Amino acid sequence: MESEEATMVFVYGTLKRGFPNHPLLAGAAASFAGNASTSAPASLVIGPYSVPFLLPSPRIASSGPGSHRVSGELYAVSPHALVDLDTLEGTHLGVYERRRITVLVEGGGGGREVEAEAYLANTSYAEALWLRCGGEAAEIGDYTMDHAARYVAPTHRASGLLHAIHIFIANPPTSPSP
Ligand code: PCA
Repeated sequence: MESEEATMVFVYGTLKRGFPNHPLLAGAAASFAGNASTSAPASLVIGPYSVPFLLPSPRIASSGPGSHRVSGELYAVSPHALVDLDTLEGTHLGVYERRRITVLVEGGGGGREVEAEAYLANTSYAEALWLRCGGEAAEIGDYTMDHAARYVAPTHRASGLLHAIHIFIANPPTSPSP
């Protein structure tokens, strides 16, 4: 990999080590650069198909920052592998947006700040998704194996993720009958 062409990518969900989409990062085209977390509190919620969404910040102009510093991993990704990641995350379809984010990489004496990129919920639906999930109360700091156990891979989905997001948003959670 030509390191000067690599893009630093912060992953917080299914691309982490041991998670379902990690094989895309496991080849020679990406190299692990450390465990990391968002340098500022951010908002991470779980949407349809148990897919995680880190929200752009601020998710709603009038609200506060997120609740947790979200944990993940940092990778140096080759241009070729970045194309594959963009395809998985549907950046061309408006599913995720690959955006700049500052992360703190663990290691030697408290860590260092790195400018990276991450796949964030597209602003077209981010706020509505966050509200539908339950807002601040639904925010988590870590996408865990329990979340991943309920993850439905793209090949097993009844519909595309963007469509599923819109259906999810349009259908409020059913409240218990009185
Ligand atoms: N894959 C990307 C974004 C959300 C997801 O599941 C990641 O792991 O960072």
